[in-house]
Formats: sequence, C-alpha cells, structure tokens
Amino acid sequence: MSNAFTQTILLEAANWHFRDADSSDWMPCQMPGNNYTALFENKAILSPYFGDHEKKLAVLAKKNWQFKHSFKIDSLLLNQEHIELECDGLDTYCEIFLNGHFLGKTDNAFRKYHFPIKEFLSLDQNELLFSFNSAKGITDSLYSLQNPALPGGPRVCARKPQFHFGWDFGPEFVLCGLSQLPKIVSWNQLRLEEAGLHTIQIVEDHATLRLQAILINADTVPRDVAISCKIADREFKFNTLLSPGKNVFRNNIEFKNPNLWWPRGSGPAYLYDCSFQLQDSSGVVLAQKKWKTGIRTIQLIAEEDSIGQSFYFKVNGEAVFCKGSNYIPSDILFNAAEKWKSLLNAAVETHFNMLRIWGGGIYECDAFYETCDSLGIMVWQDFMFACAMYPGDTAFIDNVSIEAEQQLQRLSKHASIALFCGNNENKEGWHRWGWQASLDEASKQRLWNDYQNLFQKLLPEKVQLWAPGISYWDSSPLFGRGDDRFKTHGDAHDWGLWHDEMPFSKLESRIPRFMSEFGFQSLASLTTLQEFISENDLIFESPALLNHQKHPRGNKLIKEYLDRDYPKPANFEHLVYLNQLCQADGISQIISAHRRAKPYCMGSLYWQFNDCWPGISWSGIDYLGRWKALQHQLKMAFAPVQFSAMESDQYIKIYGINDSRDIKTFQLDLTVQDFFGNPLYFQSLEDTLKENSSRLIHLISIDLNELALRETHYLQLKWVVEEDTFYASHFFEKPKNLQLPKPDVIVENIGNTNGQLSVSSNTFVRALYLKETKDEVYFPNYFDVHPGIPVIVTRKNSKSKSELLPESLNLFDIKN
Ligand code: BMA
Repeated sequence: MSNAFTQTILLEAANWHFRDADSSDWMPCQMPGNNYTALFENKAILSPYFGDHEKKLAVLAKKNWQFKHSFKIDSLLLNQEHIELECDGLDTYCEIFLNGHFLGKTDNAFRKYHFPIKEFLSLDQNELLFSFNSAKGITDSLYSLQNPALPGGPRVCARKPQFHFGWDFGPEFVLCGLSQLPKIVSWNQLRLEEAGLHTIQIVEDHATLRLQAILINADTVPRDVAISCKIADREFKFNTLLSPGKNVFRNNIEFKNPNLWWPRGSGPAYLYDCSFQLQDSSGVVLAQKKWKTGIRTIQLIAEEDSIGQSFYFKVNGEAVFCKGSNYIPSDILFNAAEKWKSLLNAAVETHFNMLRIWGGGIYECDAFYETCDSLGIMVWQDFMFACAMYPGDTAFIDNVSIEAEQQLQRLSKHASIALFCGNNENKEGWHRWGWQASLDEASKQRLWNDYQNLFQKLLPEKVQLWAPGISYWDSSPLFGRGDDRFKTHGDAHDWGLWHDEMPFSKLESRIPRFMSEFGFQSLASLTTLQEFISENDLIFESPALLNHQKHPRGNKLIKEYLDRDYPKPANFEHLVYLNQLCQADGISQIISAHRRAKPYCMGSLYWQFNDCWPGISWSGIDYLGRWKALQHQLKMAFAPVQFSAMESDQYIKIYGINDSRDIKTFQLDLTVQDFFGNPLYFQSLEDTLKENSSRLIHLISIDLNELALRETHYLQLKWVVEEDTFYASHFFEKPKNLQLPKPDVIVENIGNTNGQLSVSSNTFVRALYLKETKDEVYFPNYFDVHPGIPVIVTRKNSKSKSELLPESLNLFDIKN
C-alpha cells in the first residue's frame, strides 16, 4: 500500500552495530537479523547450521544483546507534527532508547509497536538502541511462576515463534533481534492506518462488500471528512465525522456483476485495483492508500451430517477440494525475504490451492499474502499457538488480544485468507496426550477455562469483528487419532503413519473428512547435505547427521519403512534416494485415496511443505529449495484431472477425478504389461468427467495372484486431456519385489542450447533420478520411463546453458 500523506521512512539495513550486553565492543552488522546472524557475519561463530554447531551455540541464548543504529533526518521530517518509531518483529523482550531517552519496552514478537519520538530527534546524528533481555532467561523465570506447570514448557510464556525453542523438524535457537527493519512514520493532523475491503456475501450477481478503515484524528476536535473508495473505475463516496483519536470506519458497498476471485484450478484469481482517499470539507486530500482486492466468499462448512461433521470450504458457493501442505517459516535464523517466493511458485507448479500457515511459526509478511492473492492460493491461517496450554492471566490475554487485532487488521483483507484457526493441536493435546494426568481437579478446570476463554471466546470474537465473512475454527485437528471420530468429524491429523509406524497403505483406508496433516520424513538432497555435513560424516548414524534429525525415533523409522518395502540401499547416496522415493510414493498414494473419496473427504494437506534449516524432516522441498522426490510426484498426485488405480477383491478399480469447474473429456488407455512392454491387457476408454467430481470409471478383472504376475507386470495409465498427455504407473507388488530388468537409459540433448533432454529406455525404469549438482536441477525428476516412450526433461542451470554431455550425467534408479 502507498500513502501519499503519511511519510514512511524505512531505516537502512546498514549502519547497525551489536554487542553482547556484558561487553564493551560493538561489531557491525546488517539488519534485519539477530544475535546469531550478526555473530556469523563477523565470523565470531561457526556456521550455525553446520554439523553439530547448534549445540555449541546454545549458550548464546542465555545472554543479553544490544543492537544500535545511527541515522540522520532532514528538517522536512522534523517539521511534521507527529513522528513515531514503528517497530514490527522486535523479538522479543526489548527496551528501546533514542539518543539516550527511553521510549518503551516490548514483549511480543508478533505485535507492531509505535513510539512517539519527535521530541527526542535531532537534526544531526541520531542513535537508536535496542536492548534485548534473554528470552530464554525471561521465559524460564515466567514459567517458574506458573502453577501448575503448563504443558508445552517455558515457551508458552513467550509471545515469540514457538519453534525457536526447538521442534521435531528444527533446531533450538532462542534468538533475539529484529525480524524487520523499523520505520519512522510521520504525519500531520490525520493518519490512515489501514484500509481494506471484505466480501460479506454474494447473491447471484451482487456482492456486498465491507469497507473498513482505521484512522487517527490528531485534532482535539471532531472533523468532517469525505471518503472515496474506488474499485477499478467504480467510485463509492461517504461522509463521516472523525472523533479525536482512533476511529474505525465501516460501511457497506453494493457491487454489481463482480469478476470473482477463485482459487487455482477453480477459476481466475481476479483482483481489482482499489484506492481509498480522504478529503477535508474544502476538498484537500488528507490521506490515501492503494491496494488490490479479490471479491469472493470462502466459508468453512462444518455442519452435522449423516456421517458425522462435515469439513469443507465453499468458495463463491461451490465446494472446493483443498490440495496443498503445511507451511513453516522458511528460515529460523537468516533473512528469508526471497525464499518464500520460489516456494509459492513450487506450490503453483504442483497444483496447490491451499497452504496452512502452521501455528508454531510466524504470521508471514504482507507480500507473502499479496502473492497468495494473485496466485490463487488459499491460506488457512493459524494463530501462533501450538502443542501446549497457554497462560490465562490478564497480562498475557491483553497482550494476545492486541496481537490478534493487529494481525487480523493486516491479514483479513486478503482474498486468499480462507480460515483463521486458533491453534495447532492444543485441544488434541489436552484431551489425549496425558496432560491432565498429573493435575488436580481445580487445575484441570482452570486450564480448560483458560483454553476456552482464549480460543473459544476471545479469538473468535476478534475474528468476527475484524475479519467479517471469514470462518474460525478453534483447534486443528478436531479429534486426534486416539478418538475414532477423527474419520467422521472435522479435520484430522493422522499420524498413524510415521508416529504410530503404520504402513502407508493403512492410511488409504483411514480417510477423514479433511486431512490437515499427515506425513513422512526424508533426508534432504545429498547436494544440500554436503553443504552442512562434512564428507566423513555423511553416514546415517554420524552425530553430525543425527543432530539434523530432531525426531527421537526418526532415523530408525526411516530405515524401518525402507526395510519393509524397498531394496537394500547400496550406499548412503542410494539411501537418500530410496528414502525420498519411499516418502514420495507413500504420500502420493494417500493423496490419491483422499481425492478418490471426494466429497466424503474434501482436503489433503500433507505435513510439511518446506524446511527452516537443512534438517531431516517431513518436507517436500529441502532447505536450499531443492525438490525432493515427493515434490516432483505431487505434479501427478495433485493434477487437476487425475486417474488412479486401486485393487479390491479380484478387480483393479480405475477412478477418474476432475477438480475443475468444467466437464472434461478424456481418452484413457489402460495397459497391463511386463517391464519389457509386452501387453497382457489393453483397454482404451473415451468419456467425460463431470465438473468437481470423482468416480469409478472402469473395472479391470484380472486375477493377478493366479497368474503370478505381480512381480513382473505393472499397469500403465495413459490419458489425454485437452491435448496434454500424462502417464502414471500402478504396481501390484512392493518395490523391493519387482523384477525389474537392468535399465539401459539413453539420454540425448534436444537441440544445442535449449536445456532440454530426451530420456528413453527399451525397458521400464522405475523412478529414474538424474543426479542434481550444485548448479543444475532437472524437471521432472524421479520419473518412471515406460518402454519406448521418451520423457522430455528440462535442465535448470543457475550458471551456463551449455550443451550437456549425457556421459556426465549420474543416473539412479530403484535398484541403484
Ligand atoms: C504435527 C505438527 C508439528 C510436528 C509434526 C510432526 O502435528 O503440528 O507439531 O512437527 O506433527 O511430528
């Protein structure tokens, strides 16, 4: 947003210094940053993500740190009537001084703070000092006052990203610092803090929008103003009287024949250019803002039904199957300004229409949500509470109440926002993780009351006030897997896979109404690991590698699942490959099962999309942005029109799924053949799939057992939709039992410089992997090569685009 009349100056990233508060030596640093990044920049510590350095650096969290910044201002700024320092992302316990004058202190990394500074500013040099007390120290002492001790540990006392205190996907860095650059904001008479449009309802071709603006009138008397709101070329005018101080302006706009915003795959994510202008009675413009808005309704339909309780999203009145993942912060320590952009592009390439911003991380930056608006990716936004019970005292609740208001004012105007959710797994934890066992009745009562006050009263009331039209859900999931209703009611996190060690196939028959979490771990690409683990330590049980595995049974489970189904890895590199393949095959199969079960099941969000450091985790994309096998396979698993096979009794059932809002005509060829391409069964079908549907389209009746073909044959599915051709494979045996011929892969350059390769083989090749290097990646990768059918692969090279000699390629397949 731009505002011509409030002047905003972003403080520079340079001219910052920092020190350990007990030391007299200041060192230069860049901001945004924190004590770890600043020390690393000065080569005062080793790379925090390398080997087991994390452990050695733990002591830094116990110290206090100071950051200072010098800057100059001009007389123009000083002449403004009101000048404030605006700080967003002060993490966490900070005292702020300007030229030696105390401005105030903070205790919430998710809040924006304003400090009046006009009287302390000087025309010469100014110096801001941010003095942080150790968050570790403060939370430990706040927590020691909690009686009873709250489940979750000391972190629950801090309004700070909860994953900083360590999680099962990431390290522990209880950092302090500034996650955003502070701003100097100045204005005269009037300040426009926020303006946005919210869709209240759409009836036929008529949308009712709510215009909501927050205005500060610095006069001591009320003031008449004229408001103009433009949506494309349509203008809406209002007059209002602003009282002295803070004013919230709300008014409805009736908007005929809107172009609607749709999530990806359902229609265009249409956005309107909007502007908001404020004039005084003589026509002088006092303030203005510009932004883009999408007109749409998104409702969570959570209603009792014949099965239990539904959980699905209706967009513009139509049910939409949600496909996507859970998003965690894209870097725990370093500035991730650019990282999320390529992550969102990957989400688009793999057909996501929803991301869940998980409650143990952060509220993302404005540009993140703007990008989701324009890409058509719906955002399920958790409030930042996870896997714990939180304090209920007045100071804590008041703090959270301001945080919630500020975040709702900032986020709710985005077309992409589909849901606000109170927390991640707190309710499940309370009911099913044994937290109540050691508590007396009175404590149980108090903790549950505190839960209800915060998540069932305060937050939904704030959502209703500040986010008109957006649904609220108090905790994800509704029921944990310990309660059988998880399959019939609300959203589910099914950790039967992984945590309870169930086979992947088990989840194909445990279908919930909406799967908001399920997942499986894999190692990062070897090229990524090599940057953070020394060559000698690249073995499965080395302490350096184990320090990148934060799940207590993680590596054991990875091995166990591999042993069950996959061939023995030939070496560490092959193990990485097989582990990624195991994750990809399993998760894709479960996603297909969710999609086949539509509309019983209306969403599949796997855990987790991305990484916050180079660890072993459930992610599909590793810390350095390299796609694991899973991310590649999602292109097919989430494809808008998809065909999949499922074995049942003596049949192979073929399902067709169409997520779009149009009827799709398809041609589908089904071939059961051996790995040399000799067919046993062939059927070609031409038909249509209804819009937004899933159906059984064909039964193949072959008795695979009797014919003893399970190990030597597979089903090839080939379909053509709108002139695009797709291939998929279905196997009748575990990967380790398949009798695959030794592959003889031919790789040829297509032309000289266009970066494309043709990859083919006379026999079937399972999950061919073209080994990525530091500079070069391949799309697709980990793909099946069907006998005689070439696959076109695009090389993405960060350096040159010179012709690649096929001999320099390193190829892997399932047998090595
Ligand atoms: C989920 C998440 C995280 C965790 C993941 C894997 O339930 O909410 O708490 O990282 O499980 O264990």
